[in-house]
Amino acid sequence: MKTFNWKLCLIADAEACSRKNLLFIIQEAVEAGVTLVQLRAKKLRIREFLEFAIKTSEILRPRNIPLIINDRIDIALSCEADGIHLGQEDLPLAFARKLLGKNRLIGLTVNTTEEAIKAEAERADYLGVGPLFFTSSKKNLRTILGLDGLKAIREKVKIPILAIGGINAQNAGDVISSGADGVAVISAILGANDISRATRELLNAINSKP
Ligand code: TZP
Ligand code: MG
Repeated sequence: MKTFNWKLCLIADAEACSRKNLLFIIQEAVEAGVTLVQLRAKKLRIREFLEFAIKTSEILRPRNIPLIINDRIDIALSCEADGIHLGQEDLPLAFARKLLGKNRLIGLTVNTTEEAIKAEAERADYLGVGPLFFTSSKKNLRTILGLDGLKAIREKVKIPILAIGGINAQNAGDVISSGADGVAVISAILGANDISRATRELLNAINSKP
């Protein structure tokens, strides 16, 4: 398995802005130091999602930044992404693994220690742990975990943790100190006026913790 830099994952949500802008934003964020990109497009038709994924992979591949696709294994395979991110209601891990093989990452969102332990036992490659804090970027939020919830999950699993939900440059350092290997953000980057600066501020906060 390749080694990954988990520090800062940009979740490029196609609903957050126009796709043309999003490609520019992805490029700017990657140049400023984002270490992973996940594409999330809950409402796009498959052809539009695939086209967006291929364009994104053309930005990321020469820079060696992994591309992770949210939900859609067919898109991940078609654009030769590095991995897939699944939620508790998506295709179960064992089935996803059958389709993707061992060389692609499978990440799973968890909200409880039980889900985290089960995901690790079923050989998820990493966990998305959240929501850490309140966020308006996702509807139907599950229990807000806070730093204590993150710490409790960290004690139970060894695989990498990407914390998600309401994370910004002000709280990212505490999130890392509480056991996350990295953070995944939508609004802290996509909602910023200066993408490059917002990315660098997040990275500074993350890197300020050992
Ligand atoms: N899953 C849990 S919270 C969340 C997702 C996809 C949204 C994160 O967005 P933001 O804007 O970084 O809080
Ligand atoms: Mg999902």
